Amino acid sequence: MTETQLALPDAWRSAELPELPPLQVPDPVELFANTMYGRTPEGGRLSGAELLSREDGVLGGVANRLRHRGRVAGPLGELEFDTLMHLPSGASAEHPVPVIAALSFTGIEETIDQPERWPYAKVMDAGYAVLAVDYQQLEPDDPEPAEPGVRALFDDREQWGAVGAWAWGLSRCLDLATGVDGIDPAGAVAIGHSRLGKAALWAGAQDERFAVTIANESGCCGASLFRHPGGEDIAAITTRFPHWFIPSFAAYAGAESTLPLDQHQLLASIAPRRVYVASAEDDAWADPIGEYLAVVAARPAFADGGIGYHVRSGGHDLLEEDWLRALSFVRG
Ligand code: GTR
Repeated sequence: MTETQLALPDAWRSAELPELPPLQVPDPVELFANTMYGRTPEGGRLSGAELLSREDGVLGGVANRLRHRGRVAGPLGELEFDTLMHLPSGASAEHPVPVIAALSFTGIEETIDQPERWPYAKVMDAGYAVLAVDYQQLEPDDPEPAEPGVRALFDDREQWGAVGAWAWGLSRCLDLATGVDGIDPAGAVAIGHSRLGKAALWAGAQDERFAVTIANESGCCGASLFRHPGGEDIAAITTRFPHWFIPSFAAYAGAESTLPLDQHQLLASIAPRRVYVASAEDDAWADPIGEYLAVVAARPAFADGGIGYHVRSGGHDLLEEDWLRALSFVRG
């Protein structure tokens, strides 16, 4: 990460690292599970995937579009979800391409008409397939969900929060994608924006098949440091979104300095695999400086080119510019 790649806002140059817990801990996944995201239950799996439709030569001929219905199973039952895959038209069993597994805030069909947020054609040009899933089909974003999500497939619903369920679902999407002809299981990427960036990081920390994790503007409980004040804090996030984490995490509201962890350790836990963090200058609620400082603090855990970062002007969104800058890091 050179200074020119960073292109930091001038006002950030004097930002200083707060005092942080040590970068390396014996079992970071255990620490983050026990403190915040909860424990991912054993015994769940992708139990089926059916191809619903396939259109070849879409997006001006650069991609094929595949729709699948996936099924996940746990001890208490099964749940269906839909995926939309764009596969570069040249991809085949002989010439497979890596896949980017992406959590979407909207229904998957709506992503097709949002090229500024889902620049599929340009991602195909870069040689990647993209598999999108509507995050609320995996687990509703609601403290009292009307419909069951993946957490209802397991005995103890409170042992993990919704962020954990979305992360688990992203791994099951990777299971589904790697069963598709033309997908190379190596080089898989997890991507998410904001709350879904938190989920992408937690998926990347737990699932070693993700060669790269991209967390866009993931903020509090994502890439941003708890110990750098600014933007959302634990009181705000656990009041508005109590279902995202395990109930005991709320005890740290107003007591950030007593947390046994901080988010530079989550980034470092992904090493030696790679991670990319992106911020937006006006995205104050996500504390972009706190995201940048987490990258600075995590850097010693990575080899050269193992961690990347950008900050762009503007507000909270995952835009074409973010995809393309992250992809140029992914491609090295
Ligand atoms: C906000 C929340 C953030 C962030 C964001 C989003 O309301 O406070 O933590 O996740 O939502 O997902 O857009």
